[in-house]
Parts: sequence; C-alpha cells; structure tokens
Amino acid sequence: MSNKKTKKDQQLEQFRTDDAGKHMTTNHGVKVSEDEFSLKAGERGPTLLEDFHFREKMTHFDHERIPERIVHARGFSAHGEFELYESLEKYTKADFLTDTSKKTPTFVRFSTVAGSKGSAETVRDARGFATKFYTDEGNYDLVGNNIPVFFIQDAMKFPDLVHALKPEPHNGMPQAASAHDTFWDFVGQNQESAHMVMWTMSDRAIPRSFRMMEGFGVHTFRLVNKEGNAHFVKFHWKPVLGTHSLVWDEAQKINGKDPDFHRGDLYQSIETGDYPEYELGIQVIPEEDEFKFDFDILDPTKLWPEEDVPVQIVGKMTLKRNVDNVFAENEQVAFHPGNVVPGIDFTNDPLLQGRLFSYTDTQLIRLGGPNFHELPINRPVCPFFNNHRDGYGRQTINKGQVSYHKNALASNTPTPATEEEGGYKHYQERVEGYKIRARSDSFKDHFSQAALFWNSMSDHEKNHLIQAFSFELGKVESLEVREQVVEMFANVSLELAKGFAKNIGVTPPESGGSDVTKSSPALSQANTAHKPDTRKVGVILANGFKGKDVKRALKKLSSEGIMVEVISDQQGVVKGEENTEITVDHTFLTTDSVLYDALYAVGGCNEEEAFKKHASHFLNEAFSHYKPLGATHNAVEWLKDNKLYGHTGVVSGEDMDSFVSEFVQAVSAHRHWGRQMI
Ligand code: HDE
Repeated sequence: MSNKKTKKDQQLEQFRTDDAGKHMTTNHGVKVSEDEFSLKAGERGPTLLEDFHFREKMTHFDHERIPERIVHARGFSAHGEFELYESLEKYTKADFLTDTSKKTPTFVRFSTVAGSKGSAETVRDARGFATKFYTDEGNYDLVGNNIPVFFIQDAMKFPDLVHALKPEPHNGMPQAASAHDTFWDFVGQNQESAHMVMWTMSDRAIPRSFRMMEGFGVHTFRLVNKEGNAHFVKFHWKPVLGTHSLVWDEAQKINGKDPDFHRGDLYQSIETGDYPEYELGIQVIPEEDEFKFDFDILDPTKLWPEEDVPVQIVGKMTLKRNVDNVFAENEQVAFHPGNVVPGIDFTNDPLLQGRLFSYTDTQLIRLGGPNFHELPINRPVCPFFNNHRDGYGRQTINKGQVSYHKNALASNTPTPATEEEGGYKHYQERVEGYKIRARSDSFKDHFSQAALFWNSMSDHEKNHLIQAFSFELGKVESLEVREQVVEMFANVSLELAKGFAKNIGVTPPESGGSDVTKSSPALSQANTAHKPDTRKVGVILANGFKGKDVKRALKKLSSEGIMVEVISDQQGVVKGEENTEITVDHTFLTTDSVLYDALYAVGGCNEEEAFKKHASHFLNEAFSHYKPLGATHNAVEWLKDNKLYGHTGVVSGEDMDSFVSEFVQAVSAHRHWGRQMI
C-alpha cells in the first residue's frame, strides 16, 4: 500500500478541523470572552436568557446524541485501501475488480451485534465486518459478518430474532448476551437457526482480535461481466494473521478488565504501523450449476464448502489509518448492502432482499433525514448528480432552475447514462410465480451443514462447543426451553447434545444424530495460519534482573514482530545488573494476564513475597487459558513452585538464543490445547 493519501483521505481533509491554538468562538464565528461563568444579573443573581453563548453551548450539548444502531451498536472503524491481484473481468465489469493499477480507498467498521453502544467487546456474539469501497463508479458496500451463515432464512423474521436476542423487555437484562431464555426459546422454535448457532457457540464468536477474524458477505451475490453473463459469488475476507480466538473464561474477564479490548487492539496496531491485512476471496458458481448442490445456494443458512468450491484469492485490503473522530466517522457511517456498482448484483436470497429495504430505512431515523449520503464519511469519491433535493441538513447548493426529469430547460440533464457510459443495469433474470408467503422446500434441511460444522471441529473445538452450550443453556431458567434445545441439537450430533444435556439438568437423548459424515477442514481454526507477528507478550520483571541477557531477549522478540510490555510492581523503571534500566509499561494493578497472548517471566533478585504472589497469579491464570509461558533466570523457580514447569507450551532455559527461538514458536502456536490442567 502506498503512503500517498487516498482519494477518500483527500476528500475528508477538507472537512477536518483542528481547534488547537485558536480563539474560541460561537458556532456563528463570534469570539467568546468567557467560558466558565454564565451571564447573571448580579454575582449571586439569576442567569439571563440573553446569554447566547450559554444557550448555544447547552443546546448543542442537549442534542449531542443520536439513536444507536438497533443492532451492531458497538463498533469501531478504520480506513484502508484495497488492491487487486488479478483482473476479474471474466466475471465482472466492476472497475475496482478489473483494473489492477487501481487502489480503492475503503472504510471498515467492525462490531458486535447484540450489545448497546457502551457494552463490552469480548462477548459471545457474531461480529460485523462492514466494508465501504469508495470506487470511481460509486460506493460499494460489503456488509458482512465474521460468520458465513445467518440465523434465519427470511427477513420477515429479523425483528423477532433481534427481540429474542436483545435484553428481555420486562427487566432489560442481560446486556450483550445470548445466554437467556428468550434467545434460546427462539432457537428451539426456529430450527433454521441450528447452523448459525453452532458457529456462535464455537470459538468464532469470541475472536482474539478484529485483525484475526474472517469476514463473509454471507449472501450469494451475482457478478456480471461486460458481455452481460452472470456468475453466483460469495465474498470472503481472510486475515493474513490467521483466525484466532480467546477462551471463554478469558473473554469474560477481559470484559471487566478492558471492555475496549478489541478497539484498543485495532487502534494500537494501526498507530504502531502493524497494519491489519485481509485478503479478498471469492467463491464462484456458474449460473448453469445453480441446482447441482445438495443445498439451495440462495439459502443464507448454508455455506459453500471451500473444498467443493475453492476460494480464489483476488486482492488485499490493508487498514492504515485510524479515525480522527469516532462520532463523525464510526457513528455516522451508513452501510447498505444495496450500495452496489455495475458488475455486482443481487440474487433472490430472501434475507438479502429484506436487507435491501432495511438499511436506508434505519439510517433515516438514526441520521435524521435523507441527506446522510452527504456526511463526509458517506460521500462517494466520484461526483454525484440527480434531482433529489432539500431535506434536513442539506449541504449541496444545487444551482439552476430545473430539478426534474425529463426537461427541456436544462437539455434534459442530468441524463441517465447508457450501459456503455457506465449506467447501472439490473441483471435481467427471468422470474415467474404466484404471489405466495412460503418457504421453498429446498430451504428445509436445517441440520446437515450444522453437522458438517461439528464434524469439522478439532477435539478442543468440540469441547469448547459443549462448554458454550452448557454455559448458555445453564443460564436459561425454563426447563422446557432447555429440553427443546437438547432435542433440536440431537439432530446435529448426539455426542454434542449428550455432552451438554447432562450439564444443564436435561436427560441426555438416546437417539438422534446426523447421517452427514463429511467434514470441511477449512472450517476448523486449528488449520489456520500461525505466526508470532503482533502477539502481545507481558514480561514480568523485577529489580536486579540480568541486564544484558534480558535486553537481548526483548530485542530478539521484537525483531520477530512480537510486542512486549514490561510488567512490574511499580511504575517507573526497573534496574538490572550492569547498570541497565527498562521502563515499566504496566504494574500488576493496571494490567492482567488476560490482556496478553503470552507471558515471559524473568524476575530479578530477591523479589518480595508480594511480587512473587502477583507473578504466580499471572502465570497460573495464563496457564489455565492455555497460553504460552516463558521463564528464564529467577522465574524458572516460580514455574517449579507453581507446578507449571515442563508442561506443553511452557518454555524455560538458560541459553537465551535457544530460549527465545523456542518461546517464539510457542507463541506462534497461539494456545497449547494439549496441556494437562493441574
Ligand atoms: Fe444487518 N442491519 N440486517 N446483517 N448488519 C444493520 O443497519 C438487517 C444481516 C450487518 O457497522 C442495521 O445501519 C436485517 C446479515 C452489519 O454500521 C439494520 C437483516 C448480515 C451491520 C440491519 C440483517 C448483517 C448491520 C442496523 C435480515 C451479514 C453493521 C444499523 C434481513 C451479512 C453495519 C444499520 C455498521 C446493521 C438490518 C441481517 C450485517 C437495522 C433486516 C445476514 C455488519 O438496518
């Protein structure tokens, strides 16, 4: 990615303001002489209505909030750029997917779904992964999730799903959680949710980082080429760092220790130049193969197994700039799956069809009128002209007498463009049928792909699924609902249903299971990329440490792309032998083991008991979350004292070079699932 400002960045620059070093004025530009005291009739008298500065300040404050998104309220964004590896002209005429010399500015918003705007971030939930491509032919929005399927097949059920998922209306609880009666009642009564529920109960629903999760367009879209030929397509984002998750106990603790964990991680990595990268992948099915699968390719509760329809990697997006203002960019951005450009079209997926209505509708209430496309973050980078006029907050000053089509007074401009001139032409699909409210028979198999997902999991992932069902249903008060869910998931896997039934006070099912024996290795995170890059290692250091050794080790870890943070009992510096000093980043009070990917304990000489106690707590907790542990010098004894020594993923040694290389390998592995817990 070049360091040149993207077109979008140049456009935004016109709107950025910096108040630093300036005189304060009112919104109307009048300089203000006093900003602490309102204008009063006498020092102890009442405030006067004529105090225009007070009135303006208070009125603006009173109106600062806008409605939060009904779903995906809690999110964070960044700017990026998309580059294409090879032209896709075979499939599409979209200019940003055919011209490899072009770099397309993008804006991405990651989000949780259920929680309110201020909720914690490492909850069990799907994550939104919405990308706006500011192409030269207009904005294209790929409004996806980190899970490739959805709970329901028809948009008609979306309000019901969300009502069931959100806090229960009679008591407003629980916040940002699906572990409650109404959600699981919905699941039990709507069995099409089985596949997506498998994903939300899996590790995918507690990602380690926005930088380490996949993105999926979910629906089947169409790519249309210059000749007018169409292919069905599914879009994927593949994180270069691989797809990694937290463990549930850790995720819950992070919510308390650092409710901003995911946005902090994204923000920090961009600030330090570790730019998150995602490759764009497409799965393509020719039109003539539409009915060749044992599922309906228009059903949004189904994925296309990558082993059957390979993902072709076609480009890469790099996120390189943080937002300047969270409200102006992250809150005011308005995504819409209906924002397409020539060469990309819709299909009859009934979930997608309903989304095409919902998104504009929601922006009208959230952003207060029809001119939200003029907000800086939403403006396309190409010019736009039409006869839409007026409305709240209109900014464009449309000149001229004419605001209608057709007209003679302005020579019939603005004129619709022909297809050759770039005009969007809807794909001419032949449709025929009776008006009917029904579900196609081809949408009625709810369990086969849920079973495919189960079959594809590694042992530890299966175990996590059983634990997640046990936790969530363990919070459900209604025995009837719990029984219904056990019965439902017995259709997916008897092992799974038996596994959690006993934990939630339900008689394990005797019969059930699925005939599906197929698995898809691409679905398991055990098969993802493992790298040390950007992993965060907490280094526990005390005064009197072996100066040169430690400095060398930390330098080597950094050169492997690992981010080190020094933890001690006090802020300031820790002093080592040979007059070395290292700055402390955090104390035991201000950080926690759950905020690191791994710990490296060094100690010093003669640490106090309290220090050792804190260090032991950190090490034991990290161990219980299967994290890599490293120890050298004094800290090797701490491992022994805590019976952590010699376990898998626990590295210690005296030769610093071999210690570091072994530790880096352990860190790359992410977690050590084979560990015997003590
Ligand atoms: Fe959304 N969804 N959704 N959704 N969705 C919204 O739009 C909706 C669905 C997704 O960061 C809302 O601006 C319906 C699937 C993301 O700003 C709303 C249906 C997928 C975001 C809405 C779905 C998504 C939203 C709320 C079923 C994955 C956040 C605020 C028919 C492919 C975008 C807003 C951001 C947001 C409606 C289902 C992804 C109400 C009706 C499936 C990432 O319009």
